[in-house]
Amino acid sequence: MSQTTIQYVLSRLRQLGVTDYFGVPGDFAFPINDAICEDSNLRFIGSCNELNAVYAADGYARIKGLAAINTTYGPGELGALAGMAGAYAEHVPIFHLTGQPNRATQDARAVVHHTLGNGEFDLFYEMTAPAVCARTILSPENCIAETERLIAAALYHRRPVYMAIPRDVADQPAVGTGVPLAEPKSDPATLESAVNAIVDAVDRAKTACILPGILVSRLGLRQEATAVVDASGLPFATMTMDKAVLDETHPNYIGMYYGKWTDENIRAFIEGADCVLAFGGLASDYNTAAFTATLDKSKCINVLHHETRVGHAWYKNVEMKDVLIALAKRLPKRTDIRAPKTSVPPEPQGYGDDKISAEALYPRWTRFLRPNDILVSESGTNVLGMATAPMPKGAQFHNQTLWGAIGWATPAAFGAAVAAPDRRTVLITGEGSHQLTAQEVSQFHRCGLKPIIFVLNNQGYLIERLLNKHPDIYYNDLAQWNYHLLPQALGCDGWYSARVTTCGELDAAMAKAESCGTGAYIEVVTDKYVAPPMAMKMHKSTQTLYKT
Ligand SMILES: Cc1ncc(C[n+]2csc(CCOP(=O)(O)OP(=O)(O)O)c2C)c(N)n1
Repeated sequence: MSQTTIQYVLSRLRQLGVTDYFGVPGDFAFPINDAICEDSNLRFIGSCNELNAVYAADGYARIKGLAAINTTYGPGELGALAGMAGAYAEHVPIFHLTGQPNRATQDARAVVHHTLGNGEFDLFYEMTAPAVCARTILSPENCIAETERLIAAALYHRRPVYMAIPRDVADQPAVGTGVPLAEPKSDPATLESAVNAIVDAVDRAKTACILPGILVSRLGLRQEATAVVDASGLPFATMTMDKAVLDETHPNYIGMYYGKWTDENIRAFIEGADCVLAFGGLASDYNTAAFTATLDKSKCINVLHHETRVGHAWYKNVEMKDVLIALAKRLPKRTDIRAPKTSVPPEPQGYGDDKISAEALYPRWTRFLRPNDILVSESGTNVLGMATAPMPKGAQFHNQTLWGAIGWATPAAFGAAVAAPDRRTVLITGEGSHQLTAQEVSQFHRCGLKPIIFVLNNQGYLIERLLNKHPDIYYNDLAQWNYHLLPQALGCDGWYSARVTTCGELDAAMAKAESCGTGAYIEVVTDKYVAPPMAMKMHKSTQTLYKT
């Protein structure tokens, strides 16, 4: 029997590993909602709202490589749009399937709900354009070709795509046949030239190092990149967006390279190297510690997804995967490069009734992490504390460094936990960020997941205070919630929940969270200006942060 258009789409995405659809149902989307639920291999995971759904998909895709959301027309799909833009910025491929009114309704320019009442039906399709790398409106006739085009685009760009499906189209048979589009291939001669140029540059360099970037993870190339480190013997460091992209317990890992905000020895070594071999590095403001990381372009190599730059020369049509595989075979092993090692993390300070200082909190969080943990760290002061925390073997670190939308982390942690239910998911969020999307905590319990959630309550938007010429100005204040009561109100029956204000209470709560066997939610209360050292450096860097 031939497949319906929606069945075709769902079956192709399933072949790529997408088994879960985050979303909110709606009448125009019912045929999509139904088709997901009728397929026993798939799950519709109801979210509290569409923004949370796309953030959950974002977290899921960071673990599984691809994700999908399902929304309804107009208000539903637009609720997800900001999150789609974030996924675009951060190279996270998400398939957005939205349901539209019937084609006859659209042709008649009827005034129906979820429209602006002006008979225009392609407005939301147009609004989505800059936030996706490809988009389409499906018909039974174009379904197969368009699905294949969108899959190919999502994989080529590692960015989101958008597919609108009119209500009457979803259940009609997909017309015709199709085959997946071929993956891009490196041009053999250009690949050879690029690899020769890299081998030559590393060979000639007195000192060299590797800066693996987040694209390595997005492309599923951790093994290939680690093989380059192993074969070449080169030391490697990472910037924040790229943290833990390769195992931080690897003997060649030297620590974070974060411009003038971290270890001066590491900065001096990397910036003084004759050759810096980056795999997809991005010189954004927060990835370069307010542009204080200054690398000489002529000494840099950047291996990107489909092209490579060696100094000032570009090599087009070479795939990162092919370059990494070739480098692992061709780079000679360097045993002569002496690189600094990042300093040992400090011991936790404070005990008993002591208030929770930064020196008490961040080293405790660092020690709390276990091998294979998934740590989701929200934008805010906490990420500047956790960026230098050494991650145990196999542990992952996720943050939305470029897009930096607060509220992302809570649903993203949920999505990550759905994608990897057997791993421990740890979420650290500021309370201001949490207020945007806190309802999604309920979904963990609904899906039987047991995260450990830390909500840092410092009475306001501390990171904003530190960037602001009027730190105490009232727009950086917040409504004060009883955060530790949220799990109960949100239906997380049986969870461990606590509010801690002293080091002793924090120690007890962390021990309980580890052992309780349920989800755990800990509100950590500090004074208003308790911030990790890097946040204080950021505070002093506003000149370079806003120079451009
Ligand atoms: C969607 C969105 N709105 C506004 C901002 C601006 N912003 C950046 S950080 C921040 C405050 C974060 O405060 P909180 O989560 O409490 O963490 P803290 O820095 O206090 O630890 C705000 C409002 C943003 N990044 N994203």
